[in-house]
Amino acid sequence: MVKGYRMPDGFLWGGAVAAHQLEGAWDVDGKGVSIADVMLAGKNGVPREVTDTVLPDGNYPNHRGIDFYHTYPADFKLMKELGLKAFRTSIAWTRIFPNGDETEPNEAGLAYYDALIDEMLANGIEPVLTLSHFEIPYHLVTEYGGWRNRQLITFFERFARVVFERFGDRVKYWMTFNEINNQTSWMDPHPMLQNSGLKDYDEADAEELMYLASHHELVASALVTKAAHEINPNIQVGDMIAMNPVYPATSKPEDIMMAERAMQARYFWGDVHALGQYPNWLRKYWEHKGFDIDVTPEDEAILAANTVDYVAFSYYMSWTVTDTGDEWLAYNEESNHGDNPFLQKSDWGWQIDPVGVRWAMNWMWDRWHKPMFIVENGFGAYDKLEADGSVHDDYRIAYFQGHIEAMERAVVLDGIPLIGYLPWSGIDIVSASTGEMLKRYGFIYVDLDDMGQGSGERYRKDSFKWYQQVIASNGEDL
Ligand code: BGP
Repeated sequence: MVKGYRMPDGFLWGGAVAAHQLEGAWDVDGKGVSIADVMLAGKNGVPREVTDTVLPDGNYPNHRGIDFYHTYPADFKLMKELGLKAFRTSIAWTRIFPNGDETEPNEAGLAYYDALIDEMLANGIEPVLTLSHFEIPYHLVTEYGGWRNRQLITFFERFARVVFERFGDRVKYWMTFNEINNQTSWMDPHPMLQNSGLKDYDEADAEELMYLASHHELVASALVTKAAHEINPNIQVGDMIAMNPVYPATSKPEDIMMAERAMQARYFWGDVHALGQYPNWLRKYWEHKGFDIDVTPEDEAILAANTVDYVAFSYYMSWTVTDTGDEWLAYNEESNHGDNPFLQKSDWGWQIDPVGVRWAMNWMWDRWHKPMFIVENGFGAYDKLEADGSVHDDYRIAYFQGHIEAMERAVVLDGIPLIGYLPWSGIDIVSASTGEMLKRYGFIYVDLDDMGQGSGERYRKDSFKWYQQVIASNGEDL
């Protein structure tokens, strides 16, 4: 056991998931087709592919998830036993507005989340909700071209208003777009599709489109923040950033400059959300590239007047970069990343860096001065279910010990306000990047494989007991 620091009273220890990765029931109760329903599952490290058609039910993992749509009462009982104080999930937009552009919501979808929220509360678990977690109605992709189209702002705001009005009395913490910044690798269609619904574009236009779609999302995020505060002043709205510290590969000044630009380039979404304006370097860069991003004076006023209440972030790994010699310091995740010789990697090549949590929290606090909320952190691994129903995941415990320790230092030694810690994913679910079920993150094991074979039974892993004690000691016994 590791000795940690006690967190402040009321600290929200929890878990986090996303609708399309666990609910299943992809076409019931009037739900429409979302982006997640047209993405082919990658198997065993094969990247996910995008298709043009809804995939047949078969073994497609997202269509089934872990059947949480039906099993949530029993699952929340287990989470109560685990001691969770909060639980983050997302609302599938397509359950509320199946095509995204309707004017009237689907009552069956609203009723489902009503029941889900009440069940959490009945178990003493505070719901935390994301509005758009890597999915939008597929209709908005095919008919409107995704977030490149300004009309999506109206549709998104309508969706947000409906759910704030319906659930805002019971849900305090909300986030607009999951990992809004995870589209910097614009050469790969996968993150751009997940985040912004962009497909069918010329590779030459990809970077400009990414900035354009992001701008529309940023304006939508600000308008939604405004709407939330009007509807219920108790609601707190956060942005949600994928935080990957980017370090210079060496102490060579050019590498340090490149790492600085990489941080600026990956986190300007956070600048706009928290500071209400675009950074100068980015305006210059757009000008240099000839990008026409359509930032109107009205947009600027909306962004400036409606900054977020807190900064939510995910943290899994850090990266290192080397200078490319480009005088504009153009940053591309694919071209200038390297290995960090001081860090180990997961089976999926993610560099394990607990200290980076404290570094990142300090970096964000100094820049944005907003309370923070860790809404994802965890270790994807192959787990083995033993004949007696146990799962010995000491590697996961070790990962959490290091990361929680670093987080506690940031809170206790550095004085950074932190609302809570919601590890990914509480219970095993389908992986977002690969579509695998076998890339597991939970404290609760779910007996299903990549082909959807298995009993679906839930089992407590060793990390379940361990996290129980972390929560019970409010972070002291790690
Ligand atoms: C984040 C996403 C999650 C998620 C997690 C783990 O990027 O917000 O949806 O799944 O990463 O990633 P993966 O499932 O790809 O291992």
